Amino acid sequence: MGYALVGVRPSSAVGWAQNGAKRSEEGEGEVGEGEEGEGGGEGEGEGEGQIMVHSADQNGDGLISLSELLRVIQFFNSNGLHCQEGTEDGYAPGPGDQGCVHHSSDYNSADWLIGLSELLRLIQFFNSGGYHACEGSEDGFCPGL
Ligand SMILES: [Ca+2]
Ligand SMILES: [Ca+2]
Repeated sequence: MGYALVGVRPSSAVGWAQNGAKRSEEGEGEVGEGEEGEGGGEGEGEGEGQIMVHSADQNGDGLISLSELLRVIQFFNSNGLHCQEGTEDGYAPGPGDQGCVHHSSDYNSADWLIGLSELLRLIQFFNSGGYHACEGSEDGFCPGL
C-alpha cells in the first residue's frame, strides 16, 4: 500500500523504444544491419527482438568508447543538453529544445541535465566492456555485453 515502483518510468520506456527505432534507421548506412545477423543468437527474448541502444552509444556497437563518454561529460559540464537534429547523437550541449526523447543518460531524474550519478552510470558502462538492455535496472541498461 505504501510502496511505489519508481525504478521504471513509463516515459523512459517510451524513450527506449523510440530511441531504438531511431537508431535502426540511422544504422542503415553503417554496419548495423550486419550486426543483427551475426549477433542474432543473443537470446534477448524479453526484448521482443528489439535492440536497445543507449543514446550515448553513437555507433550502436554496445560499447561506450572514450569519445562517446566524453560527449556525455560535455553535457555534464554544459548545464545540460537539448535536442539538436544533425549532430552525432541528436543532442547538443546546454539548454534548449526539449521536444525529443530524453537521452538515455538523463534518467534520474529526466530533467535535461546530466548529474554526477548519471555520468557515473555511463562511466560504469565504459569500464565494463559494454552495456546491454535489461529490465528492472535503474535506467533500463546493465553493465557488460
Ligand atoms: Ca559505441
Ligand atoms: Ca538528469
